[in-house]
Amino acid sequence: MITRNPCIANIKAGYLFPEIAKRRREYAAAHPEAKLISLGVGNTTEPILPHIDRGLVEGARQLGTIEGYSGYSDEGLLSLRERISMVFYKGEFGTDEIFISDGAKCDIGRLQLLFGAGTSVTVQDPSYPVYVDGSVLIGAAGVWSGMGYTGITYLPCTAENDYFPNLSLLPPNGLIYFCSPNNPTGAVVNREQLTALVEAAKKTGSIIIFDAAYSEYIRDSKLPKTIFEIEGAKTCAIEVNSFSKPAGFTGVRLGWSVVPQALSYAGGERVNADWNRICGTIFNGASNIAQAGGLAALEPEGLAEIRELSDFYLGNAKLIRSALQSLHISCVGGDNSPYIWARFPGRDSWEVFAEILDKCQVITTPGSGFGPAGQSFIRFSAFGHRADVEEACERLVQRLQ
Ligand code: PL4
Repeated sequence: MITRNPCIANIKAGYLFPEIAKRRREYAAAHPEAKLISLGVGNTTEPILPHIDRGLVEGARQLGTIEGYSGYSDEGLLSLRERISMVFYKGEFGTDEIFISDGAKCDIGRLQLLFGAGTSVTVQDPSYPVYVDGSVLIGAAGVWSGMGYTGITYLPCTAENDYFPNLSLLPPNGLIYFCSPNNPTGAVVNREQLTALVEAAKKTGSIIIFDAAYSEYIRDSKLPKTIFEIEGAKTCAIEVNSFSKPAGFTGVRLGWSVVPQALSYAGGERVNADWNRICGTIFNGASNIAQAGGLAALEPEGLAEIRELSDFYLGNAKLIRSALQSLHISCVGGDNSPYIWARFPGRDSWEVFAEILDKCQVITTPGSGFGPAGQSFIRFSAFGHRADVEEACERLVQRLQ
């Protein structure tokens, strides 16, 4: 009988978000009268705005015409790659350096194939679970020790270090996942910190996978929106990004990765050529309809809608943050990111999750699900209808006192 991939046996049961969904279902079944409100998973809730929506509709309509029909679009529309380069990178990247994807998460998983099982992986702790779980699945990380996986370097990001890790702890020749604006802490790296990260990656012979999925939530113009604002990053970084959170495409599925031609492995081979080969082999391109929507999103009217939508969720974040502050709960994030990271000293995250669910019927995300340093924290997501967020805040303020 064929045997199971041993890497799968290594992974902890239950990916974080389905686990939360399971607990939500169990609570709802036991309390059918409860009106649950989710400030848990970071899933967009608001309708796609009209200009971008028209792009999607028109993309679908074109498929029904002889002139407009298109089939496989493996490498992504040239026009979309050009526009991404212009809008986000001042035209600094060629179309052969921008790869259209079906979302950042999908590329985060596939990118692991570039480096393989023996890779030394470093993550910010806490971090989006896909970096760690994906590393376990590819065999780059070992077994769960109760406090993390063997083979992964966890760099704590806490209030004590202003949520920026100690870069002197980076192992040599590794893969570094870095996310800014950060999920879950909401912290945004500043220019000096990002320069230090790029320098450290070059010094240690490492490659950074920079996850900029929330870059359109940055409002402070001094903060870098892409790692490629930093000198030298083209020789040590890949960036993943997405239309999910700026344009409400969580269900539409569209993203991109930038893999510079200047990026190479220790042996001098070009990473870009390998990524092209991997994508050509195991990915058949993003939906043509999604790409038509993406093009519309990057027109001036679409960019104004991206601003409007992200402003809306940032408005929610402000409400959540002030509700927590009125309870004297210490929290960060929410000003340049859609997540608020709240501290409950000495408490177990899942226990606080259960208490908030029980007292307020509000779903959150337990910080420990993002890594050992997330223990005693709760992540509040600002993705929700305004009326629901207002009601959730009211319940938190009244029932958590
Ligand atoms: C739940 C740092 C959310 N089922 O939509 P994508 O694939 O372009 O982007 C996913 C993504 C990429 N990078 C970061 C992210 O935070 C996310 C989405 N994270 C969350 O609540 O943390 C949604 C999670 C979804 C999932 O597993 O990704």
